[in-house]
Amino acid sequence: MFIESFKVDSPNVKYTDSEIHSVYNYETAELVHENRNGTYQWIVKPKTVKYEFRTDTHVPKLGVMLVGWGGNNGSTLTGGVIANREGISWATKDKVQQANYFGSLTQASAIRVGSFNGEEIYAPFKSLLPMVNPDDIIFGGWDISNMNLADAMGMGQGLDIDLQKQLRPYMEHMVPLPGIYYPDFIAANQGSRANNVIKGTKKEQVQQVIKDIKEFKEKTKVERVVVGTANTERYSNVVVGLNDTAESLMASLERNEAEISPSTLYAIACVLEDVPFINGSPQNTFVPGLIELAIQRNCLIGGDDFKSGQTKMKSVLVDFLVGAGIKPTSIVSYNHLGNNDGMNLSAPQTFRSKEISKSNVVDDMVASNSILYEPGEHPDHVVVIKYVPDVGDSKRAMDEYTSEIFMGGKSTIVMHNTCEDSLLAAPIILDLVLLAELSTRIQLKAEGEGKFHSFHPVATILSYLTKAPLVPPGTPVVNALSKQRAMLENILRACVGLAPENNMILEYK
Ligand code: NAI
Ligand code: DG6
Repeated sequence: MFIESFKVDSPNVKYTDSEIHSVYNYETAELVHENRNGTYQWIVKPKTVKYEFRTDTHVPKLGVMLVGWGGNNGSTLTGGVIANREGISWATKDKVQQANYFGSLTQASAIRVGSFNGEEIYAPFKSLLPMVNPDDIIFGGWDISNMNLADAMGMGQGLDIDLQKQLRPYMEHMVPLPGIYYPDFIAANQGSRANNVIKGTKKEQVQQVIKDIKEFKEKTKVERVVVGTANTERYSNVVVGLNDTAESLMASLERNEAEISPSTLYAIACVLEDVPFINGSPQNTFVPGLIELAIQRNCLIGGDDFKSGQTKMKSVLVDFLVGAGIKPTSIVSYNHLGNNDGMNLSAPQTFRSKEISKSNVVDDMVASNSILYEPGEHPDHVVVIKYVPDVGDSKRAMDEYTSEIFMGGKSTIVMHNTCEDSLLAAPIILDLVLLAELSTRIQLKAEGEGKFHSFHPVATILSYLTKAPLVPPGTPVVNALSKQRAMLENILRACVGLAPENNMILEYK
């Protein structure tokens, strides 16, 4: 059975006019290596830590500013949200299609809340805590191209033509603000787009972005802004004294250092302005100095690189294989696509950023099983991306997984996916901004901690949505998709005093 909403009735939860307060017992375990009766053994000591969560229930009017607003994803997302808000439907060759948010974890997935008369009860994921309704988001942003959003959507080829026609009046007056352009960071083939750029030194460009955010807030009357960036750049060199600390990064900005990338400049502006910043692209926008700056100023940053298709499958399949005691020995992933990102990725330096973000995703799963893998052993893992203009936004992804099974047998699984790239990415961008906003309204404290505090500014809670989850220095990266989803869902459940979903269903055993 499906219910639309629910409230928790428990001594551990209090709803007031302005917040939800919950007390939550976090069950965990500590390991010690002890000498017991003359031999060393690992001893596991289960422990319970009491946490309190406080969630501000005021849902703000939200503005989302996108870097690369006029790109495929920016225009598809904007059009998709307008179509939902306006209740637009359109004719395809199969049927009359209604706007929806399929592909969005927050808007189109469900959680199990309990049972009623022997039946499992599910509710929308978004009913866990008060969240911004995506229909209410006001969009804006920057682009180095001054193409209006209606034309950009047309170039993108993600949305059906009949829908585009209906969206055009809403989008043709939307023109991106000038963007920061340094040709050295993107493919040379992007040069012809750059007719809308912020002039001046890097410091002046950061100041301009801050001014843009303030003006956007004033004009739209939004209470909160989240910035999402999305344009593939090459990696920046991380150099001691240049960008390795917050201090060196800010000093480099003063010196107008060439190696500070455009996306890092936007990120600096956002952190200085306390605006949550999501990096949906593969490069190291978050150089160590930027991460330190975000931590110092307690400003949320999240990334890297939207996890839309192939990598999502990889983080499910390899988790399944290794979890089943099967040993993947080679993983080969091909992509070809013909959209603008595909063209940008045809340069070796931008491709390298994507190769890195697509390659690290199996590392923790391989390292977790020493029955299958010797220390340091790793499956062969190859990532290939080719630009094929003819297929446009209709990306092809082909994957071959070869594994060693019982008694030296070989098992090869092959997958082929054809899908519009931007229709995969748009709902993920939506989830990222909605969850980033929500997580800034949650405060917590563990027993013994005097004061409530927000989550760590490096938002691991968003890992489900990104290919190479950004984590605070010294924190393990978890790539398995089911674990990432469980982490997110269970933290939100804790905020309303619900136990983590443990799938034991003991009442029926
Ligand atoms: P796109 O190439 O269509 O859009 C990027 C936009 O950024 C372009 O309009 C470009 O003019 C603009 N731009 C370039 N440099 C800029 C700057 N410094 N400031 C402002 N604007 C700038 O790419 P698309 O398809 O929208 O993808 C965006 C990003 O998302 C890419 O990095 C892509 O790899 C990443 N991504 C996309 C996925 C998907 O579409 N399924 C999945 C995962 C990641
Ligand atoms: C090809 O890699 C170009 C991008 O626009 C991708 O579509 C994107 O990185 C998707 O990667 P994945 O592995 O999440 O499907």
